[in-house]
Amino acid sequence: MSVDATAFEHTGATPGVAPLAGESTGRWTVAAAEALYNLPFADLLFQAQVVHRESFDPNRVQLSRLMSIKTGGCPEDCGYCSQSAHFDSGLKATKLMDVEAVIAGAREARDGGATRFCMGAAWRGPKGRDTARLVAMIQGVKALGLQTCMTLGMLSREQAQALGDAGLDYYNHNIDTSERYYSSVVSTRTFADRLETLEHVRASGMKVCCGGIIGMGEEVADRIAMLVTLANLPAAPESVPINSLIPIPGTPLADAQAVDPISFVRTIALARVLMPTSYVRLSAGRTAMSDETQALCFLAGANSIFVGDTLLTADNPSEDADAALLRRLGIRPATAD
Ligand code: SAM
Ligand code: DTB
Ligand code: SF4
Repeated sequence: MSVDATAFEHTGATPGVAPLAGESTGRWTVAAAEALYNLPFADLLFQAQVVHRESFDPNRVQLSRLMSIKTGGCPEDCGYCSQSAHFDSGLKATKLMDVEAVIAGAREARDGGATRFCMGAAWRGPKGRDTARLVAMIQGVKALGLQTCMTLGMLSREQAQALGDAGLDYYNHNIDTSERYYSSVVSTRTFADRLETLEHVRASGMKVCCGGIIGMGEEVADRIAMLVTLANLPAAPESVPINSLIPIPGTPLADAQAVDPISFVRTIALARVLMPTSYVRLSAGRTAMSDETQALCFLAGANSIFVGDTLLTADNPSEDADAALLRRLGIRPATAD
């Protein structure tokens, strides 16, 4: 197979020698990423498979489980989100959950085969009064042998350090789209705000989970630019969630046009090639995907999913449906690492 050599001009690294997630990947150019994205489908998937197999067992997928520990009433205006107080999605807002209920949810997640438990809060950022409870949640979930992840909005350097010191393994904070398109989706914060929190997370020593959403009316160029931004961070995120928009009635993106599944698979493959040793998570939106599209996403290098009947507020495939799909594909759950 011949591959456009310009695809490798981004870095001084030897093609085929994968930099580790969390380490500098060198700089990708948008042109090189575009060239990859536009390869004939079979060539792109072949490249993604080659890269994937250098760092991962292609027949294992990591399972994460989400819990919304504080739902709705969020002051931010993200146009895709059921939890923003700016839109009427019909969702009932709740207070921060008790530690015991969160730990009970984590135990259920572990017993269902998840290795990572991700706790999400609909905040612009956490308040000082929440710290003690968040720390107790981290410690309680870790004690069950699970990896811990939180997604709580913006963090100052000190807040990130406090969560890291409490033992939080991962912090999720998505850039969601390209820098250019960001202000079309959110007005209450900037793309630069997102990058600043990511810097604080990285400086604290926690692992970074950062990705975005496909299907918000953005162009293919925005998807490519988003992935180039992620790959060119001083250190690539260890986890890269790629969400397919779940259109939420009442939000500005309720009527967004569904994404062509082939374009979605190309986006996953590009994420895999640009970030060879990161876990690429096929995240929100799987209920609307066929088994065949999901299978192509795994072939393109996705190696993580969210399991459990609900994500934060929206539906996810049932555990039975996921178990059946993974069985048909001969994919086994990955153990924690
Ligand atoms: N409030 C925190 C924040 O914004 O960082 C954490 C929770 S927020 C729900 C986490 C991520 O979920 C968002 O950045 C977005 O990528 C994803 N998300 C939210 N609503 C979605 C939807 N309707 N469809 C797909 N992804 C969605
Ligand atoms: C991510 O990228 N996707 C997850 C997790 N990080 C926090 C959230 C998906 C949310 C889907 C919409 C909902 O459940 O409300
Ligand atoms: Fe709030 Fe996060 Fe939803 Fe934005 S994505 S409205 S910050 S919960």
